[in-house]
Amino acid sequence: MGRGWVSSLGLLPVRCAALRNPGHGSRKLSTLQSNRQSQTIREGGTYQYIKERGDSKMEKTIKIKSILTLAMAFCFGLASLAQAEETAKSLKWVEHKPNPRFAIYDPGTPAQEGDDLVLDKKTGLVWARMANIAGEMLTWEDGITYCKNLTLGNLKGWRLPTQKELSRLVDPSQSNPALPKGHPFIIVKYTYWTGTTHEDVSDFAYYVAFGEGELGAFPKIHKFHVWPVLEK
Ligand SMILES: [Ca+2]
Repeated sequence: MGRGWVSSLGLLPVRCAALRNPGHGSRKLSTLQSNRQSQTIREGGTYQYIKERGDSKMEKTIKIKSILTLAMAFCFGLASLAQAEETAKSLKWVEHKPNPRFAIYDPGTPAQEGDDLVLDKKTGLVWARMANIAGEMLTWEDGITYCKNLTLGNLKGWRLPTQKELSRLVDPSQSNPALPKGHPFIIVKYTYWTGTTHEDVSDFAYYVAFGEGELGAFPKIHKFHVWPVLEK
């Protein structure tokens, strides 16, 4: 994206020619649109040629464009770095008082709970607070795709939980749902896919039913709910 964007401004060819190959940049420079520059190239011109001709205005223009290109590339780099550092670890987690095993991240919308994240401090896993985030039941494959495409709390990297991970959310002493007392989740449904394929039957995957917290396996073409997770 960055390269295309820079190229669209007609800046990259100049930079390439001027920085990589100051004496032999005619092929790169030939992509420039300016008639004047094309004329320079046809005459055997390069950045060096322009310099020799003493065309100080052209030389200055190329230098300014090169500096601008480098500055923009630098800003792009910083922006990408900042984005990459935005992970679940850097979020501001607030303890969930009814059960301090959990902490909540609210992306600036305190009136809505549906876009919040929940950190389970016991497992280090981050869950969607809205346990019906997809709004419908999905096949196993569609569930994987849904999680992969999801951006929640400004985070990407969501996936279906493994059988072990989803089972660790279960509190067998509870029922309907079989979740720890005082949990912060909302709209908890009954059956949820895990990302774990059955060991012996590859078109079956494990699910967890949160009525009583039992584990089972079912054909992947069946539709269950999905509960996206990622690691802190
Ligand atoms: Ca919110």
